[in-house]
Amino acid sequence: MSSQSPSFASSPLSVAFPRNTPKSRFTYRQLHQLKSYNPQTPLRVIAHVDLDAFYAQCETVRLGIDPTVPLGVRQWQSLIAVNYPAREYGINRHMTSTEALKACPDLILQHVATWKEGDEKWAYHQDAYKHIATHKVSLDPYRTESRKILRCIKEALPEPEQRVEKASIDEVFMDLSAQVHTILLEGYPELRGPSPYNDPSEYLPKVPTTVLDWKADALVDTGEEDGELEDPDWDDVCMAIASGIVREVRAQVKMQLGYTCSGGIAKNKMIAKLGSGYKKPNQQTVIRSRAIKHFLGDMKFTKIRMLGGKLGDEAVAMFGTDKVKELLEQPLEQLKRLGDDTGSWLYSIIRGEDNSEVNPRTQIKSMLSAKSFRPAINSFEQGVRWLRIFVADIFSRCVEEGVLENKRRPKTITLHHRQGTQTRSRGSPIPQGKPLSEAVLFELAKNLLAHIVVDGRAWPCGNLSLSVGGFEDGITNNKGIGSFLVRGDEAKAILSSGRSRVSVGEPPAKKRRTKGNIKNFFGPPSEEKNEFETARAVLRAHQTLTKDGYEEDVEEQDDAEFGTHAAEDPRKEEQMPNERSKTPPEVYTRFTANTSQAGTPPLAQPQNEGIHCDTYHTIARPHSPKQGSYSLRSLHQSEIETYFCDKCNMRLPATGKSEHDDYHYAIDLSKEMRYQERAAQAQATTAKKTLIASKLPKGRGRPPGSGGEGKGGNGKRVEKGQAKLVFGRP
Ligand code: DCP
Ligand code: CA
Repeated sequence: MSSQSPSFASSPLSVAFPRNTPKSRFTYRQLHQLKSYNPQTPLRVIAHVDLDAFYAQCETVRLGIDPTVPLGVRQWQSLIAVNYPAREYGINRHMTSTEALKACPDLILQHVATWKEGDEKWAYHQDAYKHIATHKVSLDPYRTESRKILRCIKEALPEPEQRVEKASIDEVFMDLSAQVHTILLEGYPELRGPSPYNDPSEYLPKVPTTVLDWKADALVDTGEEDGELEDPDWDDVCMAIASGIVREVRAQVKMQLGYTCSGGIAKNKMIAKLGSGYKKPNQQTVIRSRAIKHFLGDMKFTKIRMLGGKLGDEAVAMFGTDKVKELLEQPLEQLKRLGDDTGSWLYSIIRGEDNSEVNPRTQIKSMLSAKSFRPAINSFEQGVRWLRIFVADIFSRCVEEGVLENKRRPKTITLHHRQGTQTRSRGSPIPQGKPLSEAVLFELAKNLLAHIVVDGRAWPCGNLSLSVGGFEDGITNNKGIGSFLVRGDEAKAILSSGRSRVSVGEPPAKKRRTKGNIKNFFGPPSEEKNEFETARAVLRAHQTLTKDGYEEDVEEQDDAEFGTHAAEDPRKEEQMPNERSKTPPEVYTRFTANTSQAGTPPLAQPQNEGIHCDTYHTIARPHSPKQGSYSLRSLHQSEIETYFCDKCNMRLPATGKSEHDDYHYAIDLSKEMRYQERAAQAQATTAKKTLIASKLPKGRGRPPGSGGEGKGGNGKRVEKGQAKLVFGRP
């Protein structure tokens, strides 16, 4: 795409720039901060693009169905996506397929693709809904489309000026600031500077037009008191340019791939996201900065990202309202009754302030494949059959991530097993010295299950999930960074004794004794003995098969990654170093009680990138505004049996209990996996620094990457991009 936006080319902005006009509210510095994506500039422009009825569109496009025909995507008996023509019949995602067909007998119902037990690849099975016990949902077709869309969006933006964040399977954020800056300066060379008197705090000249061309955009009103009648300023011009870019991006997605999407354009992520959902389908909404107050004022704050769940409910209960307008009347001190950080965050967010950056890192950090069993499964063999599917599922996604070319590969594998409310996890490193194959993953997974079985009380099992994590970029030799982590006495002991460092495959004697005890006291009843022995045999065979691989980077295990402390709460992270040392490396079992979801916004939120689960529709976007509306909608179903979820602190339909439990379960897992990522990253960083430091001659000072570079003699950091600016000379 050319850097000239279509709206700009045809807009009245191309009028010659008059001299001696009154000043803008914005400064040269703020204008030029756009170039470096500085979140502080009030001219910042962020867009959010969200695919309309995504899974439903994937099916209409795949099947070549006329998009005006009503279509719903089903998962077992429930609908998980409904296209807009079907929504006109009152059909929504929370209906059963029977209810939906009653509302629209001509509705096309397409079941999601599934892995059939024993098959080596997912497929579309029209009768899959009858086979919940033997099929597992595959979201691969939607992931594939999602990737194509992301690629198309990126291609529609000039490469050096694109900053795109994949926010979920069907949404992206774009920071358009740099591109808008370029277009603006092309159109108005006078803005290039230098600023008068070389002073970047000088105000820009006024915009030489009174009318902007917003084309077909939905433009949120500002309300008279906020200057609807005032002439546009440069922030409005930036929005108009960004809007032209988004229109072009959406047109490309439609033209090349056939999908419609909706967009929101605003000065930050939070408002842009609310904007894309404001008018759907196939529209885009611009929320100028001066319209934010008006836009948010009439809104329920429970619609805002991260206020859709428990925190929003708490605020409603505490302040007796769900309206932004009324919450705005509360002073900061009152909001801090929710906690200092939360209160401050809430105070800013309801005023439309959000400085969070668009994070272009779109690489998957972990992958998870899961299945809830109804009825529960009861044997090792059954479990192994599902592991085959999980591994095939995960491995195919690993291939897409480039494992075969050794571009990226995971370092750890974890099996989570749920029985009742208790979750047990077993993890092991993935041998780094050999090519990764489906067989290797399967062997590891089977071994982990065998461990759980040998530990006893494995059945009945209500949910199994397998995850791989710790993805690293192409490791080119057998020694991962983790290899440097065995040091000092431990290293000497290993070298001198020649003992195996296998931990999962070969638990140390103490551990084995414990297992013997467990077997004696709680062990499987006699009819399960065969299975128990099978599991033991698997373990023994596994030790022989994978010993070398485990020895490769077993050091990774002496770490919180597989410690006994699940990181349900990211705040616990700081306690980990002490706790780590107490965790013997051989203890890989983790018991996780399902914990409450505080989800306080000031803390890092779990990201579900790459998470794949049968119950995806309950975990897809735990913090999206839509979650809030889901909860409220559920409450209206008062005639049906309900139960109280003490994590959400609300009543929910009993029919959805197990899926809702899965939602909490998945969130816990997601947090845990995220924590594991961070622990692994911290470990890798420490290892790198240790390695670099050990190679530096003594007294040479800080190694590169330690934070010392990029600073001038006076210790002030040179701001990214500033070197190119002509102003700033004292
Ligand atoms: N999804 C799901 N379960 C949910 C929410 C979403 O399975 N509770 C899946 C199906 C959706 C896709 O994720 O198609 C994207 O979710 P959205 O919330 O963006 O919903 P849609 O794209 O279907 O509709 P909209 O046009 O409202 O964005
Ligand atoms: Ca969507």
